[in-house]
Amino acid sequence: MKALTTYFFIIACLVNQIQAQQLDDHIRVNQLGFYPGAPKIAIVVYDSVDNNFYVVNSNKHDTVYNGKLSNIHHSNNSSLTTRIADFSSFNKTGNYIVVAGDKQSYPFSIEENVLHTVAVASLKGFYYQRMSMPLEEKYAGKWARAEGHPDTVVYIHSSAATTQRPEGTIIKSPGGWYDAGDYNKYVVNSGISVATLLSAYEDYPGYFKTLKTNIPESNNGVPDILNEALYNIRWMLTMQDPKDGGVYHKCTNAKFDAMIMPDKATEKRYVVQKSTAATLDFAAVCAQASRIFSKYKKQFPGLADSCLKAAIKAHQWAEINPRVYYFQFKMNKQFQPAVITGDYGDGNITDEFFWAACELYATTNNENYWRVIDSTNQHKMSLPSWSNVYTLGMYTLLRLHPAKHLMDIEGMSNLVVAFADSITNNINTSAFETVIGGSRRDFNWGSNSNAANQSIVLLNAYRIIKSKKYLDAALTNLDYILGRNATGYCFVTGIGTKSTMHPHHRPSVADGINEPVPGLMAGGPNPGRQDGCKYEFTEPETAYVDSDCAYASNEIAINWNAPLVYISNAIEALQKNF
Ligand code: 9MR
Ligand code: 9MR
Repeated sequence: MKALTTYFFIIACLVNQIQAQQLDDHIRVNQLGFYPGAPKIAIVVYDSVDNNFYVVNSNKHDTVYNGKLSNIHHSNNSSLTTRIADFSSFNKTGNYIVVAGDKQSYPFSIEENVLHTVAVASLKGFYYQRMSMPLEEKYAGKWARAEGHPDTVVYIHSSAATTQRPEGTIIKSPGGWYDAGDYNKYVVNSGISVATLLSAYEDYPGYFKTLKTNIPESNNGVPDILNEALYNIRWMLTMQDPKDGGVYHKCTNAKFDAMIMPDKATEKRYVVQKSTAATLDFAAVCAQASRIFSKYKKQFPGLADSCLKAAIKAHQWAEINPRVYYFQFKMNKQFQPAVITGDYGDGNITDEFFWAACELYATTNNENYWRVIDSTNQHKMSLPSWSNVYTLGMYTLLRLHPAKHLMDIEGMSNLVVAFADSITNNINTSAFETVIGGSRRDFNWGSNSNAANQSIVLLNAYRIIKSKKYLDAALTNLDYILGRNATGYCFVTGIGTKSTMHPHHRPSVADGINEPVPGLMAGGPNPGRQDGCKYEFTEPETAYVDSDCAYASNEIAINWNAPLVYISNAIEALQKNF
């Protein structure tokens, strides 16, 4: 009898569990939560026969709010239909779920500083990407690991050979972050990643002086976001050829490593051909770093000066070599060994010229750089990405607000605001009421970074016109990243109830720990599915699979985490009135 009771008990538990899984997935919500004064929306993605929804206290199970579901919306980006549960007017702090029919959402909270968790975690994510040093338990917790890739023996690849540094010359190129789920480091992608962190600091310096992420440098009197950025900048500085100022495109293996831990990955390392894009991105970052670290001369004597010298020299190289593209396919026809790691090749580098000139101008006030700005000004606005850095230059000029060029600055402000207005309108046409999803083109490789970069545009618009509508719009994409989306996943590891568990990230795959390395954002839905893995859903906004096979939708990358750092921290800063 006892055995039978246990049997039924187990069955009952199983049924409960299965139901719980089914129940939980049909109502999509930011799995972290909401600020009391912010808009609050959950999305019902099944045909509820009931027109009502309830917000229920997750501990006491008492209903604290009830409302009516919207009419059915048909998504433009998949065959899904949705109904909106808007409980924005409910603002009592606490922990809740949303219930509609027999379905319920994952829990979330309403509280002040609700984004603090993701703000800290996303920045700490960069620490976990550090190479050439062991991650100690006191900082890394259970993800502590041995040092990988000292990069003290790096070979000049045949494509990079010069008289002073012939093929096979050994140089040192230690430090920096792993680019993504792979173990290589790429100057182009480091460029936008570091710049986004440095810009977050420049836009909210007071806030970042208070933000600690428990990294080895945390008590050195320098904001942790700058300490973290500097870890990669010091590596970038090693990528410049001291002779001519040109910058190697990447420091890499010839082939991608197996899915093994960093310290086990000991393939030969190379620096490859210099490129104009890498050199200009380097110049931009070094110029920006120079003006920031000039305020930290006591902690880092000489750093600001070295950065500026490096930036100027790089820029000079680019002016003499304006069209040295990195096209790996072509390079491999000419040089051995063939290099088949990430390409980051870019055939249009007018935007890189613009950005580098903006940063150099902002740091030096030298009008010669303004002439370059003038000649490369596109007078249009576009979403930043690793291959399109034009807008990064605009952000810097808007922050600088040079009195000599107010007409141009006004033009740029107008462009940012017009772009922000147009993407804000997406909310009305999106079945998830988010800014992302206004176009199917939003869903490409690294689509979640599009969401984050759109929010950065909106936050810049907010800096120009203090209208809350831009803040609210920026929050819609955070809600998206944290769970209010067509996949039902919170895309940031370690956050929320149903989050990415199996990113294409070598340490997370190989470390034998169940939970992935925390604070890393998956690339997100990508109908291109270039990885050839098995996907259950393939439409633009659903083409995501939480499998470590799926590098086209489930890898993590520094250029995707950086805008997440920017938006979560900027919004926290604004809530705290910084
Ligand atoms: O692991 C690599 C990942 O970082 C890259 O984004 C991706 C695309 O370049 O390639 C991954 O490596 C795969 C390679 O391209 C093909 N063979 C399997 C590799 C690991 O899954
Ligand atoms: O983010 C990059 C994406 O825009 C490209 O389409 C893709 C293929 O070239 O490569 C992505 O970058 C990967 C890089 O090449 C290697 N490291 C992992 C990066 C993220 O997947």
